[in-house]
Amino acid sequence: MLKQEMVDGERGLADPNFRADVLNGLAATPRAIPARWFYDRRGSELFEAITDLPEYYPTRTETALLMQVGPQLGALAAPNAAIVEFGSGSSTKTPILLRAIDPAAYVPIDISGEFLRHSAAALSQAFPGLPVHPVEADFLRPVPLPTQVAGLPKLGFFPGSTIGNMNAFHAVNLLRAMREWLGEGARLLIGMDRVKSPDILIPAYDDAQGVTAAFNRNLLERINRELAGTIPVDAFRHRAIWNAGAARIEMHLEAQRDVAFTVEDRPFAIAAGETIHTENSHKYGPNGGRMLLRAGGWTPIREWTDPQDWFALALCEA
Ligand code: AVJ
Repeated sequence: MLKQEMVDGERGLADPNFRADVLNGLAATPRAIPARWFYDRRGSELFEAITDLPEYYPTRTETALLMQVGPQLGALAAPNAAIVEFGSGSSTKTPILLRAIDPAAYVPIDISGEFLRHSAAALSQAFPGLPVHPVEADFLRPVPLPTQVAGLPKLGFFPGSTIGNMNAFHAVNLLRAMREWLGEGARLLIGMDRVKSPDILIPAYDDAQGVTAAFNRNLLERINRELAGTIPVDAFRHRAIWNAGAARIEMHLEAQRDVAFTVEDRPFAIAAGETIHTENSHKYGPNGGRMLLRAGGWTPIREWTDPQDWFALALCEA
């Protein structure tokens, strides 16, 4: 299980980027806070719980796909590749890929250091001969890759439809940055969630048990914990809506009454019915998905989907 040590934020050493994003986001019109701040320790635990929900199809669909295409991936990958995983979290899909590819090294990159160290240690145990070089970083702000993997061809692994959190502009910038980062001859295995009926999409982001609601509201609790906030969390309701024009699920926190609070002594007033926009989860059709990858400098060479075409895995070359 997770170590019980306190993370920096809970000691009162808030990330200055978190502070800036919260203070600016709460004052903006419309109010919005970037989704990456969901993942403190509690948020990472709640996200893990989401991936087990009956309504949340992406994780189990992508995991089944990975298991199915593992042998093909093994044949397609360079023999001495280093796998670089972006936003590795608890790395539940990683063992499937490592077994399929048998890489020369594994580099998990994650913003949540505690989660990263925990899962890196577990993987080292499960794959005793595999060099594991964890990098604690926000993959939106590239840091150099460990020198140990400098000469190896890279296979980027970006599962979970994390790319969906970004709009097309930022997604293309990130894909291009990854191409630079991974270098000559790199490949990328990326998971993308498909456009589908809102009857499937909405419950996946507004589950019956309220785990996603707790995940969304934990952002407010995190603000209270780390930024001396006085937000009345119970006054906010979880909302998941399908924005058909933008082909995305949006998560919001909607004030149920007029609320006033402070964050680091800055006053905020939010009227009943107003929302704080906390996440976008973009969905792609086959053409849109391939177009995005090409715009980001990657050529899709193989693509796999489940029988219902709910989720896609694409293997690309630089
Ligand atoms: C981790 C970004 C892929 O968009 O489906 C799950 C996050 N948010 N439930 C997603 C999430 C609400 C998830 N990603």
